[in-house]
Amino acid sequence: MAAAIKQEPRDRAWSEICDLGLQSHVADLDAHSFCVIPPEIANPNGLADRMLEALLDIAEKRNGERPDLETGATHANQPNMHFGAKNDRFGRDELKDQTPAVAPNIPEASDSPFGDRMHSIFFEDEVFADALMNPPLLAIVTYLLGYSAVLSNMGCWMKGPNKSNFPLHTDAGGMPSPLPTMSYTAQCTYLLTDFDREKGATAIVPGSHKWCRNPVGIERDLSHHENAIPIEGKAGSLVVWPGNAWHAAYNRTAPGLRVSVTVYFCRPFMRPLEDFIGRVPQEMIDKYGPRLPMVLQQGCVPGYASQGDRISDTARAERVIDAFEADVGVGGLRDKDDQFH
Ligand SMILES: O=C(O)CCC(=O)C(=O)O
Ligand SMILES: [Fe+2]
Repeated sequence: MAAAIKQEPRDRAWSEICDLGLQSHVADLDAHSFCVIPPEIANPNGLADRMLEALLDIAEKRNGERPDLETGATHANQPNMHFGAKNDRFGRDELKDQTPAVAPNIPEASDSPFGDRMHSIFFEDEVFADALMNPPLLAIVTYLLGYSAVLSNMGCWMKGPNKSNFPLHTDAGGMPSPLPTMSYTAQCTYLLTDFDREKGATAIVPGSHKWCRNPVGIERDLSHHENAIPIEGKAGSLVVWPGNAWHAAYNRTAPGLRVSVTVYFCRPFMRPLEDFIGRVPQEMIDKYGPRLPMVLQQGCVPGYASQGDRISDTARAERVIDAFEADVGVGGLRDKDDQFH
């Protein structure tokens, strides 16, 4: 009797794309460096509104003040600061004298192009697990990075009216140019408020993911880049670009807040920004199934500090990968010939 033939992972990934009606979005991604998946597909069960509500609560808890969605006054014209400098508006209650959630400064910016960057949100509300496991998001990430893709980090950008653009860059994970031709990282952005030029949309340079290099010098200046365009979409849309794409953000001239959640993925041998290993509750795995621990890094072996860690981490990773492979009927996520290193 012939042995059962396992489905190739790429065939399965493509069936998922087709089942979800994402073919034209994949074509956009390949041709134009990004795609905008509309709310009808990307926003099941009011996902975006639930995330927005959770983030307003988190911001209020961390900052001691509820963000003003309508006017944006709570977030307008923030000072441009170095990582580690204390912004007395963000993270002031939770973090006291520690580093608040600001991002590194841009020397030429007159104010912060980042707003309030809220990190480590995943375990604050279960809506973020729903966002992570949302089928169209995982299907596109799998198309770009394979079934072994892991979450590098999930965070929120909450910005008010400001003057400075955020410069062009790639999300290639700090890799120096030349960048690999295939994707090693993927950035997925849930729009929780509408995005357009006046509302401070993300900017992208269509076709730039094929250039396989990071922008340098004046190339990083959005106001001088004639090919950059705003990514427009309604709240509830999901925007995806591969790590190589040149992107930035326009300043916001309209009143109000611009809120997004970025879900950033990398290949499993890269060092993720956020550490989930050993932090995923069993009830969450039981609820979402065996892809969740894969995506949350439990199939990875981190740097070890002892004989015991080396053995137990590898055993955990193999268990997680085996359970996932058995569940979805794909194989080859770990090179079985490379188990002796
Ligand atoms: O603020 C933005 O829209 C840009 C965000 C960004 O660079 C990213 O999510 O990687
Ligand atoms: Fe980026």
